[in-house]
Amino acid sequence: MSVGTPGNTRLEIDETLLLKQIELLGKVGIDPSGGRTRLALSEQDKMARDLLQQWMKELALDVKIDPLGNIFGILYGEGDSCANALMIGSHIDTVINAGPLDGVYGVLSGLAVARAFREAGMRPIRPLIVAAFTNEEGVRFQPDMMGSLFFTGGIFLDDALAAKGSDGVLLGDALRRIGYAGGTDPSLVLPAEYLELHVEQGPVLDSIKIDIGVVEHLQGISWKQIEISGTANHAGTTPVSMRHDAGYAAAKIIVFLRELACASENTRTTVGSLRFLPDAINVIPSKAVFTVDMRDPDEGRLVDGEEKLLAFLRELQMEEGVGISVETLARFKPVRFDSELAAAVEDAARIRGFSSMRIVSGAGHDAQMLARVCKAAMIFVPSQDGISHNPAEHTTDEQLLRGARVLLDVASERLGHTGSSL
Ligand code: HGY
Ligand code: MN
Ligand code: MN
Repeated sequence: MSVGTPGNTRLEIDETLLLKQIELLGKVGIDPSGGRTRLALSEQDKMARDLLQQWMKELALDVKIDPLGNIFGILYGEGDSCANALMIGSHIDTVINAGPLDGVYGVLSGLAVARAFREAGMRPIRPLIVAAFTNEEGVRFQPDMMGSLFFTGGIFLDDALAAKGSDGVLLGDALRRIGYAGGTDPSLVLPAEYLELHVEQGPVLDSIKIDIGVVEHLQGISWKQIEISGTANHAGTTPVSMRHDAGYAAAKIIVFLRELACASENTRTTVGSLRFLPDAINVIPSKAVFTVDMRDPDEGRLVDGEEKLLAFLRELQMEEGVGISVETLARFKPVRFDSELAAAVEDAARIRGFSSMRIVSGAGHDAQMLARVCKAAMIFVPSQDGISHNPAEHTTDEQLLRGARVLLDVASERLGHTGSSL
């Protein structure tokens, strides 16, 4: 599919190759169950990074890597700097047992836009930067969106490198081990505008059969780790009245969080990771360690949810005679995207004859970090049955290609081209 540009040259996404690359990169880290796992800075992540770099170099993009392993492929415009660049990015790390599209789709669609210029023999007026950010998922190292948070000045490099992974490995050691501690100063590749194409990961577009989501807002995120210290005791001899059961206290908190979400307008709560110690069938747990993911599009309601949780914990400590400590792992306020860029996405969809709607992102994305430093917007395509962070994550080829065409149209409009061959 192509889009007209002055001088009659048509820019086209190589749609067959885009789908092929999504399939190939989506297979890195795959396991027999059909899910793939590419935790940040793992060997699997390295394999995906190496493959992405190879594809960038095949397009003769200037590949740069910053000190946190963020990867940038640059197609220069009229000058040889990145001033006034348009960046198209996302991530290639995954959660555990993930689907094939989350992140990968956006990075490779950006690469497909760069390829469209190359194959048309055209140079953009403004530089185009294709980016893959480190540790978007935040499963191994917190906070999530860490690479783009560092890139936009939201976390010091030393603090990011010192992050201890769920496996006890320091992020800096993992980064060096896979050879992705780069030397590019992020300020040299900071863009003026940012676009991210992503599968919705939720049920909205699929349920009402809309082609394109114009993301105008992204909800706030609060990640905490809660540690409950109780008293290990015999499961058979200890009467309830004598128990200080960390496991039971954790269960009460999980139920409390579900009830808080049900009673709220939009707050979503999830306990995704939970460990008991000593983890024995006949021992009352002395310790429970678990995570709380709380989100809301409204900052006031998110703060209210956090305060309600802390008040509940204070009460529970007394009732159950346990100790409870809370560590904040990530905390990001809701983000509004650039209205002019969002309108450009909407226009591009309309011109293509695709249906579109304004939508709030339930998931976190690197775009929310880029929005701190430049004009940013996102484009969504449907997720079948709203499923994501699951091997069953699926979007049809035609839906994927519609998103890529809209991305091409918005990007090429903003990049312009000189008409001179490269
Ligand atoms: O958690 C999120 O929303 C994103 O997938 N990192
Ligand atoms: Mn993602
Ligand atoms: Mn994700």
